[in-house]
Amino acid sequence: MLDVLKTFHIGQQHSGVSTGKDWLPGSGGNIATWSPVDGASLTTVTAASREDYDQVMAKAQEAFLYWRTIPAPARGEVVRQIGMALREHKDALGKLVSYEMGKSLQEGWGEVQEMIDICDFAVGLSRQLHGLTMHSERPGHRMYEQWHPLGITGIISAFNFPVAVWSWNSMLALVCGNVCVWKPSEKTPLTAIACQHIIAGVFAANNVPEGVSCLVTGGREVGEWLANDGRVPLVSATGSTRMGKSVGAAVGARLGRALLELGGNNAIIISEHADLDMSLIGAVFGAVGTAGQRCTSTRRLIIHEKVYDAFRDKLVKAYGQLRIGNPLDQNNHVGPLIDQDAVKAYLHSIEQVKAQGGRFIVEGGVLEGAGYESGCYVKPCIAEVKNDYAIVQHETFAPILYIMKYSTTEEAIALQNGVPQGLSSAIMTLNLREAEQFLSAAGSDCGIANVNIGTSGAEIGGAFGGEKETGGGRESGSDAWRAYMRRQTNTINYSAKLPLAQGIKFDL
Ligand code: UN1
Repeated sequence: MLDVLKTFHIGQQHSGVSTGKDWLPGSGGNIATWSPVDGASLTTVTAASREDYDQVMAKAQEAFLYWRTIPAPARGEVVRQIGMALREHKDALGKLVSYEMGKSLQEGWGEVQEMIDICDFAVGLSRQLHGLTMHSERPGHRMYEQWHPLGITGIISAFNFPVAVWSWNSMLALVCGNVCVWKPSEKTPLTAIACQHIIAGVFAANNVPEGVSCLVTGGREVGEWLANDGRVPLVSATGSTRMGKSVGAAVGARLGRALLELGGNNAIIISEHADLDMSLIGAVFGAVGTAGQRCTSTRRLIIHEKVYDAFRDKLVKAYGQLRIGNPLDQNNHVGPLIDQDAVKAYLHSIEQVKAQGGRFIVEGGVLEGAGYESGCYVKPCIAEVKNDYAIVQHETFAPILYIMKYSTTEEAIALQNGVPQGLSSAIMTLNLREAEQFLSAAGSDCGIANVNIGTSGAEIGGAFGGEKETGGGRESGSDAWRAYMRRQTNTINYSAKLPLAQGIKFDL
């Protein structure tokens, strides 16, 4: 693994503050990094002080004046080259993601693939930042709208997708003509530093000035600086609902824009008409993949009473076959949680499930012994619960799966919607009527609703995000780019008269 760090020029100590290829000292204190895979301590990253932050902001402001004048397809060409550089580094960056964050190597590579895909998507977009044209009610007039860049986009990302979610935001923001300032999770600064090195090479080759894509590593206070900073018209934040509420309130108080992608409490409805073998793969991958640390992880299964016992038995059997261990070993299904705090939260939730009346049919617990030295490996577990338990209403970022029974489709949809979050949802069914009912206006209230696919693993081409306490933001595909631009309506009078709208007469 030390070789991978070397690939990205990371030694014993590295600055976590950069304006592009230039690295600032990072005088805001030290962040000690370590791997949940083996507990090894890795390197020290220096965080941004307020002074560093202001220096970065000044560079970003200056860079925006230049970047916004570059034609969008030319900005897209730079992003195309970033996609090529990511292809070159896919193996190493994927390994580093897996080692620093603890997700499986397949998922580490998958995350880099998402970055490559969003680059390709953004390149195409750079020629399609379309506005509409309208017919003016006045003779000799033309009306249309155009989309202009906003300025500095602040990006606050979470540890669980340490690099992909940054790229969803930054690649779109960059083709839109914005400049970016990224605050990565303080739990995963090394992958962020690696990305900064990768893009710096592309920027240098294209004479892109310092400040177009910046890094400000640090803790909560750095996020607060971004949220409160009037120089940052858009703050895109991914993380817990608690964090999102505080960022949203701060950005809202200054009437800035916040794009929030927060917690989920995602359910799969397993209908009596489901293909149970297919449902099993979707449910188990959704619940234990990334050790239950995706915002789209499957937290709840709502199972029809007629297939409840059969599906429960299949689940228990499948959980018995899970291999938990080093995520870089491709024979393992489940890696570690991110840190000891996450393990505590997992154990606390298990206690709460029991205290509130839940019954575990697959027991949890922390693994010890050879290969589990980091103390972050836990057993995926399953409990039979009621949807209204306080703990079931809450998102625990760990592989704890809740199961419950239903008898009518209406009841299943009400259970699925009966949580504060609204990110991802799914129904497993071969019955057209109930599938369409689930997708209708009276169906799932989530931003993502799938049929015969689990809740996690969304493709980049669709808009990603959710409703209610998930925050309402949409990132990635479809027309999510509009959040990164400002719309301007233009009316041009090419007649020799000045008629007023609505037929108003005003003669001098
Ligand atoms: C997240 O967990 O923050 O749908 C993002 C998925 C991934 C992205 C998840 N493409 O699981």
